Amino acid sequence: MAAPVKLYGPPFSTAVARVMVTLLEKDVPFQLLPVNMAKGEHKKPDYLKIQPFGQVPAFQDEGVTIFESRAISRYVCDKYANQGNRGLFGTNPLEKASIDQWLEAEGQNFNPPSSILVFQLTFAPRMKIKQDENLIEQNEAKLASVLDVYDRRLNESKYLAGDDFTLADLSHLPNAQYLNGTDDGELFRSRKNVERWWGEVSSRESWKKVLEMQSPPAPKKA
Ligand SMILES: N[C@@H](CCC(=O)N[C@@H](CS)C(=O)NCC(=O)O)C(=O)O
Repeated sequence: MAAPVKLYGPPFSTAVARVMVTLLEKDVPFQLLPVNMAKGEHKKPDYLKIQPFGQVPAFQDEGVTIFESRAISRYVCDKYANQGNRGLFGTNPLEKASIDQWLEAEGQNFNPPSSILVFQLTFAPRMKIKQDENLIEQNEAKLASVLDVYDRRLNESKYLAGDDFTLADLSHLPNAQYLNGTDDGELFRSRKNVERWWGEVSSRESWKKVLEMQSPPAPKKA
């Protein structure tokens, strides 16, 4: 049996979680290797050899190293095309183009405001960093416009790229999960089609498993 692929980074990171859920959808065994970001391990020379920008995740398969979570996810789908969820990245050029289009929309339109909001609303308070109210307001407005487009799209199609759950939907899970745990979940719930879609994509078994891995049970008392 082939050695498990290696994924470097903490499971609470949105970019790491994106790759984890892809690997679970594709039934690819993986080893999650810790990178202690609080101690700055992601900026150390040894780690920079595998992720030159000092970010998580980094990924290794058969001695090849890849970074950028969406590039890793596409690679996993292509390399392991014949196992797990076979249609995750489409099975012909037309399906792939549609998935890629919405994957780009996630990266270029949804991710910029949503990642700022995830940081401001969930990580900043935990890190005792003062929230920037103006930045929050501006990015809530930007995200609302993006979700208006999604709501129209999801009125005509079950998932973003068509009738099936694909990498395009999957890629939204990490940021959307954090936001749905804040008051900004209302941006999703107030749009009928987005609300239905979020209910469907967030109840995938693969995603539930990621959530479990993000919050392992407390150790039993002796
Ligand atoms: N576009 C990159 C973004 C990676 C990223 O922003 N990772 C964050 C954690 S979610 C990180 O490493 N932050 C620390 C830093 O940028 O110094 C990807 O998708 O892999």
